[in-house]
Amino acid sequence: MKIKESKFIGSFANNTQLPKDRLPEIAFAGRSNVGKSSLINTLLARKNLARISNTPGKTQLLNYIRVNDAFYLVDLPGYGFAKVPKSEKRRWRLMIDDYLKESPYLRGVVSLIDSRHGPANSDLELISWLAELEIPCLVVATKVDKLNRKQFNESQNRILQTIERFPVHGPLFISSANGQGKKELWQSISNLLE
Ligand SMILES: Nc1nc2c(ncn2[C@@H]2O[C@H](COP(=O)(O)OP(=O)(O)O)[C@@H](O)[C@H]2O)c(=O)[nH]1
Ligand SMILES: [Mg+2]
Repeated sequence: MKIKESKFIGSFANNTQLPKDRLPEIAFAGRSNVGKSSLINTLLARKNLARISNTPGKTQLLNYIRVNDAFYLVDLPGYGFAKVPKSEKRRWRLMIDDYLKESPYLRGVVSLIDSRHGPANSDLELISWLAELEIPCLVVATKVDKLNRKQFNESQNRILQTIERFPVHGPLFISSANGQGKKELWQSISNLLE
């Protein structure tokens, strides 16, 4: 994928305000702090287009980034952060539910899991939810730069074993710190967009 232009379009609290230009969308979902925003920045070779945060659970908005005037990458609010109260979790679920069910331009969801200890139960909940809604799902394991070879093999086995019962693409293993896996991820995103 050749990136000619990428632009932050806005943060939206609900479905009624979303951009109306009917471009296809790829959404990025995962637990708070898993590396969603970092990955979007890495994909677009931008430093801080998607906002990287050290205070998980603070970005409860749908963040839209337009690429090449051709499609959107959507940074979804993170889930599964332990300190977030129940009411907040419920709000997350309702918002994402609306988004997933009522986004005619959504072509697929990149489901991010932490390569060090994922998938978490909340990750598997999302993956099975996407399967139910028949939304294509690409599993991406993040932060592989933090693993040594042995840990990488363990991670790969664990992730493969847990997701094999779901109809997902991947897993791909990536690092926003060193760019590992970026090319493969763009290839998979292109496939989802086609
Ligand atoms: N070592 C390493 N750190 C990462 C990577 N991706 C994200 N991080 C760090 O993880 C933290 C959370 O990242 P962020 O992108 O804000 O996660 P988000 O909450 O899912 O959007 C930040 O401190 C990032 O610098 C990666 O691939 N490798
Ligand atoms: Mg983020």
